[in-house]
Amino acid sequence: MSDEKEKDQNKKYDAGQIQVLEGLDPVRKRPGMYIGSTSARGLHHLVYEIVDNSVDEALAGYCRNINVTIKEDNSIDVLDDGRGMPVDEHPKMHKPAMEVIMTVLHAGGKFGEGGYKVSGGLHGVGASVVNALSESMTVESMRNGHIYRQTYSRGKVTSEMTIVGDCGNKTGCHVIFKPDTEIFDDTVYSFDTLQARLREMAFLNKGIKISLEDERAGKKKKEVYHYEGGIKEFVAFQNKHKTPIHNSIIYFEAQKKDREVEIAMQWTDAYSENIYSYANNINTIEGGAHLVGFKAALTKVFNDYGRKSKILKDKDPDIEGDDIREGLTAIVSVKLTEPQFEGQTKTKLGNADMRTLVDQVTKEDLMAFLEENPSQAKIIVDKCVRAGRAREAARKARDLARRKTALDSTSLPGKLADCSEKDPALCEIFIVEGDSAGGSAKEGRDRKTQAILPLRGKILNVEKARLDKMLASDTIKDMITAFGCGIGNEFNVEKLRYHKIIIMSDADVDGAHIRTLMLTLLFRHMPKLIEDGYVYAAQPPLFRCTVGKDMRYTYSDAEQEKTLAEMTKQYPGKKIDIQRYKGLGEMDAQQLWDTTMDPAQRTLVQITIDDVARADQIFTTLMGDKVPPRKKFIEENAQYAELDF
Ligand code: 1YM
Repeated sequence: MSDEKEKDQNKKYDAGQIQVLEGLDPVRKRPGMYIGSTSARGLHHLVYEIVDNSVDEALAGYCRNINVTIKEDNSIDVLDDGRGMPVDEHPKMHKPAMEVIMTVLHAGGKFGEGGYKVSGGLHGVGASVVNALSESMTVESMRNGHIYRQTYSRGKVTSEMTIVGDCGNKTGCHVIFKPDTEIFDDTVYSFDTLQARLREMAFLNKGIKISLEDERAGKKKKEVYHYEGGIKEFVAFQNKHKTPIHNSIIYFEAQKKDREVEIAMQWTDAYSENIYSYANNINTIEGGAHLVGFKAALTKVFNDYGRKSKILKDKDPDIEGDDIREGLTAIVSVKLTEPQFEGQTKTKLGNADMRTLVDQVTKEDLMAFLEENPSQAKIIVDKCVRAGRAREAARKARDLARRKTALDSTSLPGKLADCSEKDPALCEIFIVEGDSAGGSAKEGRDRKTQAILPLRGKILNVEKARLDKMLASDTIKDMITAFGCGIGNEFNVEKLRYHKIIIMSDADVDGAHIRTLMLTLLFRHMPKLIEDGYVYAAQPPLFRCTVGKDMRYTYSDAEQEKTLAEMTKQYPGKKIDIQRYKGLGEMDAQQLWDTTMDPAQRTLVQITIDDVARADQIFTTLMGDKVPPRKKFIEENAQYAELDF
């Protein structure tokens, strides 16, 4: 480390700067308040909290390598080569800084004045929360030539901090924790989930090298994420299975005091808009100031350039934002101190000054790109104009359709068996594959709260169709009308007629295909329904096992095996009658109600968009027009029963 950095380190870190707030008991009492949930999401969040500290260290300029390992027993090991966690005595608490950081809630110089915490995850709660929720934890700090170690359990110290060895001039921090089975429903880590977030982190913070290794039996593998091009490579990655319409990935960045903006973008021949915005490495799903600034500037620049270059003629109308964003893949990443996160899921950036900054930077640098690259500029502007014409055609088609009252929610589709309840919060709609299953569902349902919409055959693949073509499909029109919340610019979630939209399809490949088509439609055209948690998949049983009057349904091969073993023990010598359900159509109304529809007994899987970027890629792969990547994806994922969005 250089002398200057050494001095800087002493200036920046002063144990007295750590703000002391409270102990860790509240974390164990109400873990959801600190990490969102105790489901798989919360479990993985623990890793991000620890890695965030390493990433902060990297952003401060002291760390380049971060190694994450899933150990054999599902504990997590994170090692970085930063300065190491401070170990000197805290002046007020008379304990090592390490102990204070690990055992006191919100302890951290970074929370105090003059602190600069950038990566702080969605909940940004720090290492002490991870400690509180781990049955065991070990922290090692390599600093001053020594290795300092302390151990903890469920937030409490189990050994004093001691020097356990020397490390020469090496520095760094090493954390190992095992999530507490008393807290988490399931403590098995998913490589894919960690991979998605760590890779995203590496894209968002160019130069940092993050490795992920799985040491579990049968799952051994290792990957390294390291992108000198940062978000420029992120755009290339997102567009891997798409067809770009121009060569360059447009990239610009700017810094103003403690605010940083980085933008990368490229247009493809797809119809969807894929803009991902981030603030301090957090995916701002609800958008906010930075995104507003970007979109406003984009529209202004394209109209100005279009007129100036005469690609847009005097008689042509202005290009609209939607038309410019069609087929655009963009990453907008900002970093700032004291970010304000707002909105339902705290993923909307509130800092108003970021709008102005992003707007300015985009206007200047994007205009410069267009002027310096006229042939690429022409390709993009031409595409915007074509999109505008298609939108106009769609509007006409919609007007026509509305006149025929097809999209008018006062005349509901004929195939819909509606429920009698009027309060949407109490109403459910089952989208059912096939007329025969639709018939059983209509007969078996609770008429007060459950509506049934049977679908005949496959629905249109909207990944390959624009709005005008979509609205020509009866199946899609029926769905939009039944939901009641409109589509496109007229979408209004307040008008949704059912707060549970339940996709009920067969438990086979065709069923999975129909479910994917449905989700593509919702993801591309009514994403808010998924974001707000209104969309579910029903879980029909795979088998029925009967001995005399004892009848049991099972929903997975594993459950079936377990049930058979139980019944063999319970009824020695008796024959177990096994029925395998190939489709919903094989069940009568009563069976369908008992197994799949009865709110008291059924399991529903809520569809979430945990990682919008990943979901988009899966949809592009599965539903786009490139065949080889689809084939590969299906081959690789065929063993999984469901897509993991
Ligand atoms: C595997 C996890 O936690 N690394 C890490 C943490 C810290 C520092 C360096 C650090 C920060 C600062 C000064 C500073 C932390 N420091 C604090 C506290 N890796 C991991 N690496 N010196 C070292 O921000 O000024 C909390 S974490 F509280 F000291 F600031």
